[in-house]
Amino acid sequence: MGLIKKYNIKGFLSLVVLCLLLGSSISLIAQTTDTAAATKADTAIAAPAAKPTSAPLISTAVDTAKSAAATVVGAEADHSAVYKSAWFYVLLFLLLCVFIGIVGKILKVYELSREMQGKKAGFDWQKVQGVLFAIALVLGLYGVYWSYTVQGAMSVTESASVHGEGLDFMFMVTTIITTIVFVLTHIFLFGFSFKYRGSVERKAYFYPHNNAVERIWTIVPAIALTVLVLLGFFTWRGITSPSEAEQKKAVLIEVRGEQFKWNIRYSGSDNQVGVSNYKLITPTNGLGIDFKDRKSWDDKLAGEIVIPVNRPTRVMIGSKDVLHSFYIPDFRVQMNAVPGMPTFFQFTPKYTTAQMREKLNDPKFDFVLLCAKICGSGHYNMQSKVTVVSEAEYAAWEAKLPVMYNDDVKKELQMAEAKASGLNNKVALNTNNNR
Ligand SMILES: [Cu+2]
Repeated sequence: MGLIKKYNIKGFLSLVVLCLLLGSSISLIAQTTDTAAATKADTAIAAPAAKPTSAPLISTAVDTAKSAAATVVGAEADHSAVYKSAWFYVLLFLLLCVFIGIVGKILKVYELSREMQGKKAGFDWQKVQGVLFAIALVLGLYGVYWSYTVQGAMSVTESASVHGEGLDFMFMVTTIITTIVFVLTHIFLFGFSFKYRGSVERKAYFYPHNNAVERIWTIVPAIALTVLVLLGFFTWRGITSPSEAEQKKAVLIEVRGEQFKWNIRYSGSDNQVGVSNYKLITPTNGLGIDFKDRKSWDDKLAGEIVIPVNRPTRVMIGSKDVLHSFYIPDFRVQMNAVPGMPTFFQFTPKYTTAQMREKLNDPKFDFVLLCAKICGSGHYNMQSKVTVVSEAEYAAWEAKLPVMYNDDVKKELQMAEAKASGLNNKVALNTNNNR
């Protein structure tokens, strides 16, 4: 009995039982989820005609094909649902805790038995922890190297716009500075923890303060941050504040976000978009364009963005409902689309889509406009193709776009005006009669 108490064997046994229980419950959950996934897959196959009732947002052809393929695979053996359940990970975590607890208990039993036999303690825990610090340092630094070379290579392609070079330069400078600081501080942090690990033969040296060190680690980061902030300020100002002359040179287009698509309006021959007002929005005039404004008479609605190469494009960005964000990663362009407040971004594409395809050796490559603000359930699908072409190709394409102020719109406006004037006349008559 004394032995059981001393080595806490009861506690150990209860841990083992708990572990077994957890293990069996995990496999039980895995099985149930499997069956659920299989049933779902079966139903999906049985009723392939079950399509979403709402109208498709943007080209759903690709999506449907994908999900059909997934269902066929799922019918055979789809275990993926199990790994998506939060319970799976909670139980996995608990299991890990129990495992660590068991290992700890075993080690404790080992140590106590050595102590009983009058031998020296089996483990030098200070040393073990020191060595773990060293291992963590080596593994961590390898992780940094791996993520920079493997993932870094995947994340950034060359900027396809002129101003993007400045942003990329800033990004590189910041990455280099922060990487140096990160690596050095971690070498010191983990290296010192290893080298000066606790030992009975050594006494810690009390070193509470040093003004010189304080000065160094205040002044050096202050200078580095000042350089980074000023560099950012001037680069951003250079990008967002083009001169009047440069603004006039640019092709002006308006892009207005809406849940969940982008509306694109070209400014026509006057290179000015007409005013619009949300109060004028009707089923036929979705952007609320004020056609009394002459500037809107030559405006054209387009289904995609086509822009000329080596000439600035000025985008007037707006939103019809909630916050969206105009984002073309290849051009390093991003600007919020705010309801009721137009924002602008001017950029110059360096390569045409065809040149970019050749450069990347990818015949299917396209520049794509995305939304970078989580704006609702269809946010992920809020994208629009952007094609960069030569100046001549652009002119030919733009000339073919239909003008928004067409006969139908004119007729609708005339009718609305006639109705309004009729009402006015009636009001005038009534007031005259009442006199
Ligand atoms: Cu959006």
